[in-house]
Amino acid sequence: MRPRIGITCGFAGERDPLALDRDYADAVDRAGGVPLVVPPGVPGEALAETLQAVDGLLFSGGPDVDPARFGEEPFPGMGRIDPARDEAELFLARLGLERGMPLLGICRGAQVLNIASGGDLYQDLPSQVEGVLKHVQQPTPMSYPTHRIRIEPGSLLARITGKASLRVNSWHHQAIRRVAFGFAATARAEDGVIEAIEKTGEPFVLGVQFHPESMGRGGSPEAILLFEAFVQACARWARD
Ligand SMILES: [Mn+2]
Repeated sequence: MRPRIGITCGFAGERDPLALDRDYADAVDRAGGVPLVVPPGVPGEALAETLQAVDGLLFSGGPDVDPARFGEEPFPGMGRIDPARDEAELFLARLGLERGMPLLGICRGAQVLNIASGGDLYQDLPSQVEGVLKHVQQPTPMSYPTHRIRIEPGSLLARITGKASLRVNSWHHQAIRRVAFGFAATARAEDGVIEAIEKTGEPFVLGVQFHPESMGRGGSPEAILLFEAFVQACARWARD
């Protein structure tokens, strides 16, 4: 049996349809995992049982996290928030971290891992950081890399990709500011913006600010390796 990977999603639009870019499920499937979508808005007990039914969790990209979650009032540049999703994902992240499960956070998902562990965010990079690069890449295709990151030698991300530097896509106006205790920033853009965090001493707790699920669709070998490494970590966790 292939490892089962829970993928978080959000609500979008009237009547709250569940929303998840198909790239996430496709990337998990192609990497050898079974994608299972985890809806927000259900009680904590249901989420806790969901966690027992999966071998790893993928926190997908989405809207902004409510700044109240890290003790701030909203700044003018803050975007849409999804309170039910904040609640579900922070709950899942804390429980997953407590259990030592393999966790992969993508974009908002990396930010969720950081906030769940006590870190915080820039609510809006352009209005809070002087000299920041363009991190919202419209109108280029989502899979297309637009800026470079430098990867910390010896980090999980460096070992997976085999690279010290990589061009990535970029679809965020928020970013990790203070890295949570127990985590390390393991990749940065040329402007210093944090592009990856890892939990020290864990086999696989990784958050990336870019979108490997789309880069992989575009044929990026490093993005495909990242998903394969995650699914393999989930398979090992399921066995042990
Ligand atoms: Mn970026």
